[in-house]
Amino acid sequence: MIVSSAIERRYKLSSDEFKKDYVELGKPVILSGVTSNWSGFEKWSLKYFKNLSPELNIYAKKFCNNKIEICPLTMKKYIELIENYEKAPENNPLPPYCHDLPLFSLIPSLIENAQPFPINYLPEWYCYKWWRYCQFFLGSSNSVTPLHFDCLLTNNMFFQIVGRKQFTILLPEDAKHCYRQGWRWFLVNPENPDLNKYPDYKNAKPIKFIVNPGDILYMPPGTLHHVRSLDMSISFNIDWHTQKSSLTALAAITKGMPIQNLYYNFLLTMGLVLKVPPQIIFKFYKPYLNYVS
Ligand SMILES: O=C(O)CCC(=O)C(=O)O
Ligand SMILES: [Fe+2]
Repeated sequence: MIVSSAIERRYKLSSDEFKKDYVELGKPVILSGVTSNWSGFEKWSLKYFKNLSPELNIYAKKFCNNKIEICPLTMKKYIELIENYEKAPENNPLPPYCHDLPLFSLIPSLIENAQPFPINYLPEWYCYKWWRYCQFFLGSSNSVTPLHFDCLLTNNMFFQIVGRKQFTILLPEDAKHCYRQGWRWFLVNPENPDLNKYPDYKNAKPIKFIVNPGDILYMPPGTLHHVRSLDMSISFNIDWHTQKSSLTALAAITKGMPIQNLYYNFLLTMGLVLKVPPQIIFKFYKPYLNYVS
């Protein structure tokens, strides 16, 4: 198995080039120079979120033995766990990981810190209240998201704001070498693959790189990813379909996609292909933002 760091990096890429050279070809890329004017880079920190909304009820996740345990907490309690861990990692347990939090909807004042948002990279349908589709990731250093792909087979634009993250990604055709479990999770740990247990992983071609503050990582539908936070970190993503990816995702019902995912993809297809306005679709789509799978 050869681990490469072969991901392209493009500075101030136009939306036309992005669509032609990456989205249409299903090719990952790191975009930079696009979010330089965001005030979030100066303002946002875990402490800032704690002061802004201490009593906000949130959920953090523990990924253990291929199970996800949900821990309800307040923002204040959660950030304190992280602060204590960062002061003395050896004396504190690794805090759970706050994963998939729709923070723009919970604290709308944050939206203005992510302007101008590069909405031109996405289909126009997402323009109306784009921030409703974003999910945040807040966590301590050493937080890990195990290997998976995004469950609706959407495109993913991943915005790194604070701290660095180490990504290991694999293209969809490598899924067959990674020992899939259920619909979207994989048993191999790309950081320390057990080739005795998972010998076929030697045929996979993992790509490993660091995503820095200011970077946007684009991952095409079905890209496998394993993520380790190298620092205390704030990121968010937006999962989105094109007409084409929404139709491909519907067809994945024959490949084991759960029926609930099919329902969310059906809604997005109604929007993107049949042009049903987001004002109508979103109220049905909203539960997806709290869907753990
Ligand atoms: O940042 C992470 O830990 C996970 C990110 C992820 O899985 C995603 O954006 O889909
Ligand atoms: Fe993901």
